[in-house]
Amino acid sequence: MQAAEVWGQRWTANDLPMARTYMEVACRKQSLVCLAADRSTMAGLNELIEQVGPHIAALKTHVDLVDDWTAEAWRAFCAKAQAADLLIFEDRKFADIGGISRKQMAGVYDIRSWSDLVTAHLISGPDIVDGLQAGWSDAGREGGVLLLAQMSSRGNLLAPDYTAQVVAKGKAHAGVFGFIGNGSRPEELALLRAAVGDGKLIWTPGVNLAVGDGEMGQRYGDPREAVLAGSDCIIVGSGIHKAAKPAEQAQAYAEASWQALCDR
Ligand code: S5P
Repeated sequence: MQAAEVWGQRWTANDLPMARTYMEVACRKQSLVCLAADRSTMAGLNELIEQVGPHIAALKTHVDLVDDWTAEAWRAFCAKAQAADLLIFEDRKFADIGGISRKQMAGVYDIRSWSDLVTAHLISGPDIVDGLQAGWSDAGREGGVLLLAQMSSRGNLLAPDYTAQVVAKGKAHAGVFGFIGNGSRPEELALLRAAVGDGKLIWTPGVNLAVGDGEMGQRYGDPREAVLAGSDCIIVGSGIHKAAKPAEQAQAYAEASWQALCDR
């Protein structure tokens, strides 16, 4: 099926190249799943891509939690992700002033050279998006920023008026790919979608086929409900990487998310 047909208004209204790329990958894979690859060894990470690569559209990393990280092993891992037709999303949650964020895109991990997407908080003001975009252009590459508009963890401080300001500033910025919304609360997500409109994507963590409370204040909602409420990508971590059979679980999340998109 053509991406324009499946995504409808979201396709028409989103002209950021990276957003279109994501929508096309999701169609090829028939999956709106971004795997949160929260494993702490390179072997564990490589094994995950081999097992679930065909069922997911994007791979979310926390590069700084890998115990045996080396630049060479990471390069090979990213090449494997690209060969599996995955967008690479470093969930770094940048929050500093623009100039420092630009420098943090370089450094030991050199995030700018391998990431297609990164997360950022807008707490320091909108220049952070320019800083991150400058980071990618320093490396001759393009990428998109996902701004945290809501969070899934209990007691977080992203109150509705803060969310509204993040959305207003983010919607107006060409370097913003979309927003992180809370997948565990479909009603909050529907409000976020109404505020965002069709012009930016919303990706949602806090999603699990087993709805309820997770570890250390994490909360989970149902993947289908999240997509019906306006999520364009479900971010799933432990639901897949801690499962006895990760490939089977990844396929179940892919089917639930794709069916929900088609129904939407
Ligand atoms: O509000 C948030 C934002 C993010 S990006 N809540 C989250 O849980 N995340 C990330 O999503 C978190 O860093 C983790 O990598 C993933 C959720 O993993 P899970 O194991 O709870 O599914």
